[in-house]
Amino acid sequence: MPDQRARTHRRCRLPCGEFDRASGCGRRDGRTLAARSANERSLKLSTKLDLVIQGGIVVNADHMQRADVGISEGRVVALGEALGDAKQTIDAAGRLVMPGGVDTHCHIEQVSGNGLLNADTFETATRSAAFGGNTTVVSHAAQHKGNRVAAVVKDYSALAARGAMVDYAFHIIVSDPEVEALEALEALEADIAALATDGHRSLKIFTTYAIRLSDAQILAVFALARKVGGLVCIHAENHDMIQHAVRRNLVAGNVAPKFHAQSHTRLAEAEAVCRMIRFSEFLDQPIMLFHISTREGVEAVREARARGAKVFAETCTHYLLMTADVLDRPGIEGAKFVCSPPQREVADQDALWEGLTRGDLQIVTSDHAPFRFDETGKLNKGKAPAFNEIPNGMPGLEVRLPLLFDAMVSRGRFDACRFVQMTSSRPAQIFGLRDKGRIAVGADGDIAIWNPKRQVRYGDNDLHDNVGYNPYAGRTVTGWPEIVISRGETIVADGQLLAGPGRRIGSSWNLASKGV
Ligand code: DUC
Ligand code: ZN
Ligand code: ZN
Repeated sequence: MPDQRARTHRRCRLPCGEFDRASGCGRRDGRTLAARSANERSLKLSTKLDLVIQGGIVVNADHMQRADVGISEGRVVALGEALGDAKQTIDAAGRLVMPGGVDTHCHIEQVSGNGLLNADTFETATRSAAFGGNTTVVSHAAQHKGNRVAAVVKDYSALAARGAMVDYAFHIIVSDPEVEALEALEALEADIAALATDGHRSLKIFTTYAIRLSDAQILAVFALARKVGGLVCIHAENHDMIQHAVRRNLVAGNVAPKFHAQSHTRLAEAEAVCRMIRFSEFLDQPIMLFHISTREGVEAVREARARGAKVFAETCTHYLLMTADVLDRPGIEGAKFVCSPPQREVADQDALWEGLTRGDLQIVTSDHAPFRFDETGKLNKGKAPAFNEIPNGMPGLEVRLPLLFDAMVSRGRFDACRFVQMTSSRPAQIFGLRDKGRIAVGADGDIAIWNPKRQVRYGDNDLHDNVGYNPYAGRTVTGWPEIVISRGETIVADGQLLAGPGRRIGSSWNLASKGV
């Protein structure tokens, strides 16, 4: 059964969050490592630490070191050897001590473009995220026609504050900018400016779905974001190219899930990605292109960045690890894998891996968009829906890090530092989450302790979300987050959840209030 709370909020409007100036993306801590360790030594506390994680290998994006980690009052306060007494000690010998994952693209307790509420509440989604080694999620606060974004963010903030077990922030989906109605645009500007002051600096727009914006509206949102120093995230696919192909398939009687991939043609992604990049260059507005899935998409981003365009881009776990043949499973089973953009081909996967290696793509997120495989979700239009009647999205928060650790580190593509960089540090940097994504004195005590050798085989329904299926059932991963610590408190250990909902207050790490 779907979570009861999800029903209660069927009409809910948006989430909350906090971010930082896009122009600061990629900013590095200027202190040298030597200076940093001197500083760390001097910060050793005379009072008893709350927690010491002993004997592990501490992995940050730029280096690994054997060190103990001391945490007090939710923050890392010491890093080194012989840190002294602590109220609690965790033995991490043989383990990798890594920053908690930062998943900057997920959809939680959100009404999707077609009006359907997704399956997870903040409680179930962040529980699942925690089991997967994450300590921060960035979800969406979705404006629908007629809503003011200020109210939307307030509503989603309340949902998150009540349910979330890890830290969170929001992308504000702008779907009703009303560029022709000056008054409405002024109201939006006022709201966005106030939200930015309060630390909410990530906007999200769509070029497809019912919530898509016109080119004129997109330019208006870019201009507005520029005024407040925001970043604009984009779902970039050409709506009319998709609809043209959808109609052609339906007329031909091609209704099976595999025709979803054929309708969301790769050229639809390439067209919208290139157009959004040019808009970004036109207005000098930084953008983050979500879920790049094709070779053409990666190439467009590479060329843009080489020209100096302020373009960031991500891909998602499923584009790296699945191809379009998952949609062609027997019966309606393929519906479980319907997402947009769709899974592509092996050659695209190769291009995505190369894009990550070269830095064209900076991060890998889950795009967690959960729908149950029943009448509340994937099958809400009946037991045999046409491909265009199936809600888009899959669960991904819990599986992202183990799957990527396996694919990146265990299989030898990258070292553990690069894994941390792409799944935690860079997402935190790009979205201005200053105290996340690193294990360093002063950072939040958000840590996942990994057993790099532990093997786990995914089962049919073994995740801690509210979805009821695991798209990766049958796959074995090597490397597992055994203990997860959020601001110094252990929230998952030995497969047990130790946190309760509502423990986290997102606004307490409002970046604007810290003067960032
Ligand atoms: N596509 C989206 O645009 N959002 C959520 C999930 C998906 O598949
Ligand atoms: Zn999207
Ligand atoms: Zn998404």
